[in-house]
Amino acid sequence: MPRTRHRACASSETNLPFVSSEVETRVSSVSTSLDTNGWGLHNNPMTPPRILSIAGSDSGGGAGIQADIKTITMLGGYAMTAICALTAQDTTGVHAVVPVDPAMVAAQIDACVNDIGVDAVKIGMLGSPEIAAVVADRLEKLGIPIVFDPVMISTSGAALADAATIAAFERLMAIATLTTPNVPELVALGGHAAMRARGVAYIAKGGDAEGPEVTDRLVIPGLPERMWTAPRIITRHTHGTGCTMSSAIATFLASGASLEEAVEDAREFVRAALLAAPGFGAGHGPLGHQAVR
Ligand code: PXL
Repeated sequence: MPRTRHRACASSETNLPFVSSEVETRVSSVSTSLDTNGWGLHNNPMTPPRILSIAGSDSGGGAGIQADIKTITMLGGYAMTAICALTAQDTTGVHAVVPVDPAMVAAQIDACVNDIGVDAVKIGMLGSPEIAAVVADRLEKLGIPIVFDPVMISTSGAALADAATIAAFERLMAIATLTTPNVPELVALGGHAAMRARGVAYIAKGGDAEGPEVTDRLVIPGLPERMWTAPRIITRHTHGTGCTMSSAIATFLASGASLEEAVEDAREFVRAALLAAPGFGAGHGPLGHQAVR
């Protein structure tokens, strides 16, 4: 599929009164370099698509909100956040988790929606069933693409959702444009049969399965199934792949891509970021979002 390239606004198009001529020169050189960036968005927007990530914070910067901001930004989108939980973690594990007050999560969503506006949403770690419920309350009214990553366990093996929170995923799957389970999450959600019975679109990600190839299956009710298979990238630095995938899909959907196009381009972005992983930490290290251009 030929990519249309996103061209960043030069300062004369941004209408910012405080931009000095020195900054203007820099902005236009950034704009020129973005023009040669292969990760173009789909409808060549003059202003960046606005993506709201509703997710948990990863202090180590590899997953969660931090992975989402890096992904959305590298793809030319404008990232906003509603933080649902704080985690103290690094590449070796999750050392502490504090969920945010559900009213505060709702206030963050309202602030973004009511002022800046939101073109697509990515949902990640929620932190409690009460937070899942306020997120569903807010999003039911919005009518924009929603990508739901049903986060349950971190790459290092820590539980990021309890049974009550997983039960509360039901409402979010019902309103999501796409749900993105990995292998254990799909099992916990009842497998392919249960997902088909829900009548929702989902991508069954194969990164956690065994074997030399990785296959992702996109299931959209009423359409033929779509599969992508690629050689496995052998690396221990896979922390944040799910967050990166779901926020990339949300960014492409916000820029007008179809579900298939968004998944296809997001897979490529994740693979490029895996190949560029900097190798940080003693455990499962982060991806190299910053190097994907
Ligand atoms: O990759 C799932 C995930 C989501 N959100 C947060 C995480 C992780 C994995 O560690 O820390 C905050």
